[in-house]
Amino acid sequence: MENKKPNKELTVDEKINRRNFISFGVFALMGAAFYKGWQWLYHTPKEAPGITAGAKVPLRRALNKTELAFRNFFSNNNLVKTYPKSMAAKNVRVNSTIGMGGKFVVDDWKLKVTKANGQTMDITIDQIKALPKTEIVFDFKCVEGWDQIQYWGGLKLIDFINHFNLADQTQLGYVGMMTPDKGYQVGLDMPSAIHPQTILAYEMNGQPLPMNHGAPLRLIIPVKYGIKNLKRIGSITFSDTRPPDYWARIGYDYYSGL
Ligand SMILES: Nc1nc2c(c(=O)[nH]1)N[C@H]1C(S)=C(S)[C@@H](COP(=O)(O)O)O[C@H]1N2
Ligand SMILES: [Mo]
Repeated sequence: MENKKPNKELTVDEKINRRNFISFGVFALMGAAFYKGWQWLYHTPKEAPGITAGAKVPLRRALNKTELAFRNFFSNNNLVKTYPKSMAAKNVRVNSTIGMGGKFVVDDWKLKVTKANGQTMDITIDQIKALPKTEIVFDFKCVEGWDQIQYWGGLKLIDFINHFNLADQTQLGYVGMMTPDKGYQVGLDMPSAIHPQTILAYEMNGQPLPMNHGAPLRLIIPVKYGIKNLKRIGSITFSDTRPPDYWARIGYDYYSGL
């Protein structure tokens, strides 16, 4: 009588071989699926370049979804942490000065406001300084990796909007700001723009705003990273489409919230 092993009983070697076969099969399938997915993404169209840098359409869609989730999470009622004036830096760091070159005459400066319907108005620094001042001491954060507790004073953007009869413009999606030479621009979602800590600053450490920090008027928007805190504001616009944004155009996050 031959002592034949039953069919199902595999030797140890056979078991290992079978397992290897299955693992490599699964691995190969995953690889193929991954390659297919990558190929698909690679062949999807790029978003129209302009406001944001040309990312693949599906990727931008995902980025925008993430942005929306963060916007809902950080509701407008959240205030950025503030500090006593004694903690504010005496030597305030100067970062980049894009859009701040050229022959700028601070005494000739006027702020140009453009409503969504195209109507414009010019506002002087004295008109702005005549309104109630708001001060804030907070931790200013730059995407380049530094932060500093700083003390700023100026007019709340929402107070500015209400005073100059622009309240209807807050129904729109965005506020845009540019330097007078248009060399630096920021786009702001409306909830961040009208946030109670967002100010048009004309003072730093209780003194008139120095030129290299954006005299005569700069944006201080504590719910955003430094890149959105435009120095030397020349114009403010209201729109439902995203206004141009210097850093978003070359690939930085458009929202740039903290
Ligand atoms: N016009 C203009 N505004 C600007 C910038 C710039 O280069 N030009 N740099 C931004 C960046 S990246 C930062 S961190 C802050 C720095 O402001 P500060 O120079 O007053 O510290 O300004 C922002 N506003
Ligand atoms: Mo920055």
